[in-house]
Amino acid sequence: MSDRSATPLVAIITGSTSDLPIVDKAKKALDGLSIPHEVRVMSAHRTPDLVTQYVRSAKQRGVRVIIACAGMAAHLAGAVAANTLLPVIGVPIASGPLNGMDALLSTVQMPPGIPVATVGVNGAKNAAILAARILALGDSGIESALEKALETERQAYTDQGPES
Ligand code: RP5
Repeated sequence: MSDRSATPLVAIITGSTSDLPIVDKAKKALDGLSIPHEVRVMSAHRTPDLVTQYVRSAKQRGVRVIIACAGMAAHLAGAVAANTLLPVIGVPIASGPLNGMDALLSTVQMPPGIPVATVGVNGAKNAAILAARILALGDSGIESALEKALETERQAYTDQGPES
C-alpha cells in the first residue's frame, strides 16, 4: 500500500537511508496485510528534534503502532517510546562492525517504565507482524488477513515436504 494513500496505522521510523533494505521487509509484510503505513528516516542522534515532533503528533494523525529501526548505538526506539504512549516495536539493525549486537542491546535494554518490544536483529518482518497482531485486537479485517497469511505460509512450508 502506498505511503500516503490512507491514514497510516503503522509508522516505521528508521535511523538512516542505509537501513532501508531491512525496513523493506516490514513494508512488504504490511503491504501483504493491506495495512496503511508510512516510512520516515530520522535519527535520535542526528535529528532529535524531528523525532520528538513527529512522534508527539503521531497518535493524533491516526498512527496506532510505531516501528523504530536503527543500527549501532540504536537509541531511536527508546527516544520514540519516551515521547508517546503508543506501542513501540524496536528493530535492531546489523550495521557497523558489531553486526547488530550493539543495536540489539541498545534497543532492548530499556529502563523500567518505558518499554520497547524488541524483535531480533534485522527482524523487520516480525516487527510488522507484531504490529498487525496489536491492531488485530480491534480490527477483525486485519485479524482475518493475519490468519490467511499464516495459513498460506504454513501451507508453503508443508508443501515443501520432509527433507530427504
Ligand atoms: C544508525 O547508524 C542508523 O540506523 C544506521 O543503522 C547506522 C549507520 O548510519 P549511516 O552512517 O549509514 O547513515 O543511526
